[in-house]
Formats: sequence, structure tokens, C-alpha cells
Amino acid sequence: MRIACRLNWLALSALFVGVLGMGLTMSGCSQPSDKGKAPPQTKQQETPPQASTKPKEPGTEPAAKPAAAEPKVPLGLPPLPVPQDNPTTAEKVEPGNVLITNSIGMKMVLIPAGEFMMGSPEGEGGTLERPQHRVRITKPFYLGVYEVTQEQYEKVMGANPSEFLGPTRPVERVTWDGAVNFCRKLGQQEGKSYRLPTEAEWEYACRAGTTTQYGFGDDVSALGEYAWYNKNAKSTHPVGGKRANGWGLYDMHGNVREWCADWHAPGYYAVSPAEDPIGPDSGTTRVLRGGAWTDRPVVLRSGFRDCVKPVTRRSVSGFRAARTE
Ligand SMILES: [Ca+2]
Repeated sequence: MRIACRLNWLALSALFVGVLGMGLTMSGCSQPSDKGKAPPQTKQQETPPQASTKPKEPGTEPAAKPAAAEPKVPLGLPPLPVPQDNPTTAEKVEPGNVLITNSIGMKMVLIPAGEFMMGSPEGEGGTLERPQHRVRITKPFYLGVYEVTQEQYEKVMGANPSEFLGPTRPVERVTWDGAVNFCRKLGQQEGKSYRLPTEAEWEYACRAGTTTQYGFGDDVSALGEYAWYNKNAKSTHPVGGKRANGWGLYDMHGNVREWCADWHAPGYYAVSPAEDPIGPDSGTTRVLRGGAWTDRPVVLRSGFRDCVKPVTRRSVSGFRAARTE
């Protein structure tokens, strides 16, 4: 009898902990988000952030910021090699040094295969980001150097759903299906395999070899050098206006959150395969990463996971295209 009571008590405790855990994880995914609603000045035309600079074609000025100080090199990574628009150098690939430009002017960098610790350690982030686990990306892939711009989206889809208009601003108010359709259609046009990055590929590329909260380290005061977020933005900004991460990718933190291919499930990290995880088989929400112009610094962290229904349109939601090599 005593044993039976004790077992019942244990079962109830486990149930309580499970429910509590679920509550914590679920709350982690509904972010401050829908401040993504447009401020009063909706449908504004292009207004470059710096009056002195004309909107520039993404990628025409790969050296992001004024040639100020020596670029920071995250955690001992070698300095960024000079990008070469030449995919034939792929056999010598180092992160960030093989760059291609596709048929719509989209620049993509070859991300080599490799391993990283996905998720956040104890003391950082919430339960959604744990357990931190080792993930291996077994195949190289191309990833957009920039978020997909409105000009690029319009070239492929013939429409522009964005709130904050401007050819070199990221496309936003795009649904997950819209992003997937863009990739499929572009792939058909080029005979290539465009797609959204998986959540694992996205975080791998965002971390760029770092294990810190951001791709440039832990110093939140440096965030403004790399990202448009709630302290320095009142709308989206033209892509590539801040500094790149160690692998040559711009706006991985901030500007718009980026749709990933995966369904979202709070407990997925506990059961994720170690190689090329693609997320759960089904779900109701899709993953978004990187935080947006409306977000607090915590939301911009490399390990932060957001999710919303795939039909959701928000002026904080855009994407970056990937391409199987
Ligand atoms: Ca972004």
C-alpha cells in the first residue's frame, strides 16, 4: 500500500513537472513579436538610414562599414578571406571564401560541412534552446549572404508583400509558403535546388564557429555594429548595412527574422538526430530565427528560437535562401 501511494505520488509529480516544463517552453516561442505591426508611417518609401548614402545594390560593397578599425575576429577565427566570385575554388573552401552570384543578383556563400554545438548552455536562454547538443552538417551548402530583398522577391514572384518598401530592403510580410514558393520557383528557373535553410544549418551559419550568445561574442553593447534591432531601428533597413559575421553573412542578427524549413516542436532538441537534423515530421508552427528590427537583444541571440504559424504575415518576417551545392 505504501509503495502504491509512493508510486502515485511520483507519477503526479512527474505530470506536474511535465506540465510546468511545457508551459515554460511554450511561452518561450511566443515572442514580443507582433510589435512587428507597422508603426504609423506605413508603406513608406525608401529612406536610407544614412542620408549621405544612396541605397546600394546588395553586395556591391562587401566591406560592410567604413574602413574603421580592424574587423573583429570572433574567437580566433582567421580573418575573412577576400570573397571570390568563383565556385570552382570550392575544393579549397574555407568559410566565407567561395561566393557566387545567381541569376537574380543574389550573392551566396558556400558554407562547408562541419560540426557545432546547437542550442544554448545552462544560464542562457530558455528551455526551448536545450539541451545543447552536438550537430554535424554533413554536406556543404550555399546560403544567401543577405536576406532576400524585395527586388529579388519581385523578380521571381511578380509581387511584393512588404510593409516597408525599398528594393534593397528585405522582403517581409512573407508567409512560410511564400518563402518556400520563391525558392521553388527560382530553382525551376535556374535548374538548381533552392530551399530554406534548416534550423540547424541556420544556427551553424549564424554562429560561424563561435559558441557565444552572438556571432561576434557576448558583448551586447556591440550589437548595434552588427544588427538592426529595437534600439536603433523603427523599420527594416536595406540589407548589408551592418557588419558581417565571421563567415561573411549579414543581418543574421536582426532586421527581419528568417523562416527556416523546419516544423517547430519544443522538445525537439532532446530527440534530434546528430546529423543533418530537419526538425519534426509535423507541427503547427514553423521556425524563425535571428530576431528583427522590433526585438530586444535577447531575441537576436544565435540560439534563440521563434515560431509562428506558417500562414502568418508580419513586417518582422522574411527569409534567406539556401541552395544545395
Ligand atoms: Ca535577419
